[in-house]
Amino acid sequence: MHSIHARVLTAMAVAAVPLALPAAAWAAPAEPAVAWTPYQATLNPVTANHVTGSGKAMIQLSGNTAKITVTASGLVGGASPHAMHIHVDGAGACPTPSEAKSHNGHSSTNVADAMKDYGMIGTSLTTSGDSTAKSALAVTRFPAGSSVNYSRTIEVSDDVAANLKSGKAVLVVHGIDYNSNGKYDNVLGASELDKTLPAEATDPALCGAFTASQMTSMPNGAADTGDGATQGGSGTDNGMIAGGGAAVLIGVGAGTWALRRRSSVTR
Ligand SMILES: [Cu+2]
Repeated sequence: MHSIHARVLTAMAVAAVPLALPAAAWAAPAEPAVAWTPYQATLNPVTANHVTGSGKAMIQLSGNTAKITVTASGLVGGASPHAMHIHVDGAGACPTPSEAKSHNGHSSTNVADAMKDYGMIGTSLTTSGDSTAKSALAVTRFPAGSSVNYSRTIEVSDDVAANLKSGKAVLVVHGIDYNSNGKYDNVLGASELDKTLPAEATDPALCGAFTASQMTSMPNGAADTGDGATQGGSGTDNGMIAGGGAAVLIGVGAGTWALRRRSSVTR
């Protein structure tokens, strides 16, 4: 009785072996899957700056690799460039209307006024080349016009990645039209960031804090990025950063703004 039972068990165990092998092979893929964590931000207008536009931003983060999309509308149109950044190390918040101050006699919010809310620039959402804070005002490499449809994969710093995870990362789109004349002018005086620029060109327009995304239908980005070996930077971006000496920092006045924009068309 005992021996029969034991023999049956042994037979079952033996039979189970060939079944277990394919199961184990199935459970262990050749390459580990890359985990992408989604974050999203609803971009609301900085109403103190007479902005009525809106937008949204999505980031999928794996290590330091960030797949970023930004869509926005209702911004200053024409050739007006809109600097866009991921701000970090602040309170993870956007400025409120009550924080507005007088600039050239007009109640508004400039970048310095809002610094305690959204912090410093961590990543510049440029369209090409360097994407660090060094390109904060590289006006020829930001989207221009009334709407933004931006998509780029960027290597972010450890600090930016940590701020995304801790809820302190804030997306800010700059460039406003306080007096509704369709262009950047000096109605609010000069920019506190660069005296040769009008404040309208650098004041915050849209703002939104990133939160862990609730979306369940995020596309799985693992398939098109390969394994973890790419973490540290795609070859393309590294190449561009190597050539980052061409980064155009604004030292240009309002008068030469249009000129710079025109020349950028040939890029
Ligand atoms: Cu900014």
